[in-house]
Amino acid sequence: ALAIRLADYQPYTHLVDQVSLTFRLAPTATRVKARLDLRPNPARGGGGHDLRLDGEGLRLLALAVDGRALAARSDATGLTISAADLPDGPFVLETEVEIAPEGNTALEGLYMSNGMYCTQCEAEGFRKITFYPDRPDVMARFRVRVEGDLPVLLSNGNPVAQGPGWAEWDDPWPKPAYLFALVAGNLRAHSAPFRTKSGRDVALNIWVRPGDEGRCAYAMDSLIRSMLWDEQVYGREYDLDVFNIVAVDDFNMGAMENKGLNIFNSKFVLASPETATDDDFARIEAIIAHEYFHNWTGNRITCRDWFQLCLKEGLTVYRDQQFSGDMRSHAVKRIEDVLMLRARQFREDQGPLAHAVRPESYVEINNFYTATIYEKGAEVIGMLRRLVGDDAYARALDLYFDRHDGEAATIEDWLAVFEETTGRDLAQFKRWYTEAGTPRLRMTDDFKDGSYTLHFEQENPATPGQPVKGAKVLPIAVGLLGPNGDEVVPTTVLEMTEPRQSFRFDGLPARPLASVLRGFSAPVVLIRDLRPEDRAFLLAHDTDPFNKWEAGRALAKDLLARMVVTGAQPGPDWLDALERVTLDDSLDPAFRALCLRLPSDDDMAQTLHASGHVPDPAAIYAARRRMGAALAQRLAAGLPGLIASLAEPGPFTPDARAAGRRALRLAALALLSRVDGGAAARAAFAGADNMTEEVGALSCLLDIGEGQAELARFEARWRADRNVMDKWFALQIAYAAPERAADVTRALTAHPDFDWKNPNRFRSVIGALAGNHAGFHHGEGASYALVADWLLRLDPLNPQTAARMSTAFETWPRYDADRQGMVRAVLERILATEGLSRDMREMAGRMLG
Ligand code: B3K
Ligand code: ZN
Repeated sequence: ALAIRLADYQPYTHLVDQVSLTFRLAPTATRVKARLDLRPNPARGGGGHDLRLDGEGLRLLALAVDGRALAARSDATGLTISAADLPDGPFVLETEVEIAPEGNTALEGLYMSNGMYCTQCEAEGFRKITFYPDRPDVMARFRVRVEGDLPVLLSNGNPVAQGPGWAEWDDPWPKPAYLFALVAGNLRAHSAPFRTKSGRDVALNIWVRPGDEGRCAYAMDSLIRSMLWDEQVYGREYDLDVFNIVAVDDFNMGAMENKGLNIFNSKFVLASPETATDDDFARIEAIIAHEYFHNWTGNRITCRDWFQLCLKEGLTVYRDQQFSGDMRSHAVKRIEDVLMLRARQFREDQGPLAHAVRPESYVEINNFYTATIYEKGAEVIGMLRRLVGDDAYARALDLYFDRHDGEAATIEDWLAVFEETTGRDLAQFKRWYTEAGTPRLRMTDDFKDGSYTLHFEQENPATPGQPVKGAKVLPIAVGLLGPNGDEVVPTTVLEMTEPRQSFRFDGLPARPLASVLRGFSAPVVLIRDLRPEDRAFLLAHDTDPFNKWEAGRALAKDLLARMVVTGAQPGPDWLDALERVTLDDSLDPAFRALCLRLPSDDDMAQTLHASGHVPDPAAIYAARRRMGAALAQRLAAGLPGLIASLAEPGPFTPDARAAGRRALRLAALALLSRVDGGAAARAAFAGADNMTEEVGALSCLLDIGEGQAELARFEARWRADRNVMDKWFALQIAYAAPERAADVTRALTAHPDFDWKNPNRFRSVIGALAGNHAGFHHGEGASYALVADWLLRLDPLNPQTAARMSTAFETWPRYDADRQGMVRAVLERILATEGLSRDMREMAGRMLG
């Protein structure tokens, strides 16, 4: 397959002023009429160009230019009209096509889910709906008429008119085709009014299947808070008379920011205390915000081409992270975000799929909606802000919105607003966008005559296609603690630009202990030899909450690494430190719960590999279990009291405070289960009145190899609820012992409710096996084969979801020769499969290198 290159970018030959679409919906034969008002693009020298339109799987019924019928010349990927058949100036192109939404299993373009029509066009799904220049730099006004025998007919923009069986919509804001959406179905609305700060009245609606109306309140509340926040913090107002959100069960990802008509995976909208966990509530809040924030960062200002994807995604993730921090706790949010970054982005960046935040080529763009584009893209913005300061950041953003509103922009445009507002040269900083890989930052220090010096050395490892790279600009936030634990130098941002650099602090009475990379101020691997007692000191005294947590984390990881490599036993350093934190009532319970979370097996494998070891999944698993057991023993006496003190008397509330208390209580319950045989967890399960407790208690039981009766009760209770049943499937696999994981998974794939064509269910089962580190890598590769078989089964139907999940195999170079050989064989088998999708071919090929 042919790679698309950034270097080949050219503006489109024509401009589209207006699009008028008419849909006549029918499951197997939907008719789409399109009328495009086109004219030659002056940026391409005016007329004389052929007109090339994208189109895939469309049955062309009619084609006319300025009312004159033309013979059809369509091919597998589109339609070309020769310049000779086109007038010199503006003209009208009309087409009619037929498509079959019912047979669309790829869930891209127009498809059906539970009798409802819906669309997913990003990145290149619009070409499966009609012939069109399906590229983000072609921005046009859309008017849409939907005809169909269904009660609710929605599209983008404002409603214009409607009658029985039809509705018309007009979107006044020019947009690229990837933001087009249409929904039709038997839906009910949960509605609320909103008035923007300049007085526009907006009707907010969340559309769901009948019966689900009672589970929309939290999503609506999140939406209203997001709208207010964007007005207050970024000065951005909503710009239409309606804002619609639709919940869909069959969806390839989380949600989609279509203009005025966001479409969501139902699991990120529907929530009630009985069905959603605290994590679900937090994710709903974050994703509702994320899609809403796209209205400015993505929709009003979009991307010139798909290489600029991080322009909208990195910035929108950065904004949703800020929002969640403001709504909840910045400290806890930052820790959670860094855990996620390391688990997903560092993993990607240190393996064969490493790519730049702004890549230079791709085969299938859907393969680039990655942790690097999203999460590292957000980290890069966080660094930029730390370097220029909050005020300059705000001014740069104002200029960005002002200058590029209505445009399709680039990373160069983005950096230019920072250069102009600050006078800084960001040429070196731009390497963060163009060079892949996680920098490794080594730190040593010395102290002499009152001067304390930090020495840093950065290494930028080779990644596929990028053997050599330059030094990065690293904002290193540092604070110094004196021997009694007081902060003697408050947080200062050191700006490292060289491969090696030292920074000196003078006038210190005694050797301080440095708290380095506060707030995780740069996405690097920090390598620093520190004695366990110094880490424990930082855990006790650091004023930076992220680094306080990080000190405990490093203590645990150092210990776990020693346990794996040398068979060491958990010593008092870690146990004492953790006991103090756990029982310290002055600390936020959510923070304490995070401190109690042991490093994951995959994280340990990554860490061991990076420090020159070959990780043994079974040894890591066994050591982590021993570590948990030692902690449980140590804390045992205090756990019942802690659990009791955290009980929440009143009714369930999903706020951060209550959620944090539940998180700590469940973390304590998990430890207690290791010593009481599950008695307390069994009682907690029986008495649970919310899903957080129900799933939490069940997890405690599964973790100690119990819980079969509870699993059966859970299934009986929730059988009819798709989103809750996803948890039931996933939990059993996540907690399966390594030698049982493949068998448990295989058995669940035979369950009558294993609807593998539903992406959520597929991820809950096959994805859960890939996420059970010791189970996935166990023995003779039974799990590898099982995952590969299912990927190959899904690929012809839904290449996007199959290809995304193939990243299960991206870590193979970390492991021993046997496992490497087994995974390579699996990837080669995938590559050799006839009819493999372009998506999967690219992924397997890149993983094999
Ligand atoms: N922009 C969409 C993702 C589209 C993925 C296409 N394969 C959701 C989001 O990032 O908000
Ligand atoms: Zn996004």
